[in-house]
Amino acid sequence: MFEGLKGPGESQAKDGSSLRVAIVHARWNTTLIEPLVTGAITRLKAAGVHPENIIIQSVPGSWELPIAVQRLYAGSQIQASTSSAGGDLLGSATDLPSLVVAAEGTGSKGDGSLGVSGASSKKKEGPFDAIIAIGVLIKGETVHFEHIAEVTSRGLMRVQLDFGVPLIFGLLTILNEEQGKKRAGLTEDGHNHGEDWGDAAVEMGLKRKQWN
Ligand code: DLZ
Repeated sequence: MFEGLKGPGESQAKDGSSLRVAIVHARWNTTLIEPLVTGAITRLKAAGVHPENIIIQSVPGSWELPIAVQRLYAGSQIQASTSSAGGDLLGSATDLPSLVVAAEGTGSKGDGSLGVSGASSKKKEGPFDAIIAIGVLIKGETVHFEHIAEVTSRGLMRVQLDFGVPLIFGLLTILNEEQGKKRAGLTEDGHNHGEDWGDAAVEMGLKRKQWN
């Protein structure tokens, strides 16, 4: 049901059970990042994406998002073309510490779990069908914010087009923390944008399969 002027309309995220999705998030502004990442994971799971196929990575700040996404794309491409050594190569692409939640389990923090270990018949090897990049940039007193927002956005679009894999833009560029709380669903009148990003990843991952 379409509920308002803004927003993506009715979710097209129907059946994500065949998908493998990565979430790369910055650690700056963690109190906002955490609910956004959780919101994305919740919607991925609701669409049927298997927890084993949700891979979580973290980087220090939003500036680092493009290189992390680029290496994840590259790593999964290498893995896809190297059937026997896949685990090692994926391992090297997931060395970064995970901050918030493992996609699997109770959401324990800082346990280093990236949702890539453990044998499961549902675990899908090979490239990602979509990647969600999540960061929160809050405007400060200098023009630092504008620089990071501009180049990070451009960098993310560039890697998306270079690799032809949907990259969901989860970079909030906000003027103050209140705006962030609203968009992370932490206020009564707010809405968790991470949920929309999870839906978008499923829709775009499925569409990419059709387009191939
Ligand atoms: C340095 C910085 C500042 C001031 N603000 C933010 C922010 O609001 N959100 C964010 O994600 N990252 C911020 N950073 C960190 C940079 O993105 C980057 O991690 C560092 O400059 C190191 O390259």
